[in-house]
Amino acid sequence: MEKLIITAALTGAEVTRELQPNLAITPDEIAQDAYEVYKAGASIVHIHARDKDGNATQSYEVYKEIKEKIESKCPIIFQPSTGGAVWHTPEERLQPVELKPEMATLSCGTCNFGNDVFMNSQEYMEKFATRMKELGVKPEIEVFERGMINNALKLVKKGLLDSPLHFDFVMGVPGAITGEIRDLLYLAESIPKESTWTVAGIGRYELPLATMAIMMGGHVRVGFEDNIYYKKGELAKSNAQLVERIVRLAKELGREIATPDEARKILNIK
Ligand code: KMH
Ligand code: ZN
Repeated sequence: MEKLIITAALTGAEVTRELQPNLAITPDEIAQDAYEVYKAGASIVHIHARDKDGNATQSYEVYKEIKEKIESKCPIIFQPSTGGAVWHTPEERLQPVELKPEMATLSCGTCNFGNDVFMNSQEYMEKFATRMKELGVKPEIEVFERGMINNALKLVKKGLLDSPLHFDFVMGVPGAITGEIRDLLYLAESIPKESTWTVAGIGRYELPLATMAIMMGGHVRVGFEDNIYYKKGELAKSNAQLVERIVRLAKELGREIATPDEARKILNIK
């Protein structure tokens, strides 16, 4: 099996400091958090920026500041979100791609998202994919439902995405696919053979899905965006604590951990 790529999703757009007191908010805090997860074994950081009041923002300037601060500390792969929050416009969401990051997320379909709707129309999926291709940004295909795999393959047919694709199965969002193991098997069997994939299990699904991914040859995403607990009733102390647990599990299960440069090779990032 390939070495294991661990992505740390540090903040997300929805988590607040009231829910998780150790949440990073300012660019300095986010960069420090990125450095801590890098030291713990993560090779990618998935970033959502926050404004001064702690609200999610897709501001080009704030992402730029975060990117520069992270790059000054460590060689971890910077992967901004183009999903943003459900209330961001597509134009706002696309802004961090203009920084030409090595990677960025590309959500490939619309789904319910708790009490909200996460909108990704065909028109905007195509616009996002086109801009990423123009700027040489590797998309991570966010899959919240099975049909989103087909949407991604349609973008390949249209020449807007290049194979091999890299998928992130986001599982357990209320309103979308569950975090049950059978659904992970279903998704993993439904993508083209040459693809790579990672899994982001939401809440209590994070640990069992991560364990399955380690054993199946997939990759793993953890972090406060997906899960704020270490175990039932106990908040995690840090994103690094969640990464450290995956490193320990992987070692027990015979999977080595990829450095950022090894992750670049596995993901065909130039
Ligand atoms: N915050 C969600 C509505 C992504 O980062 O690309 C969307 C999301 C996906 O988090
Ligand atoms: Zn995200």
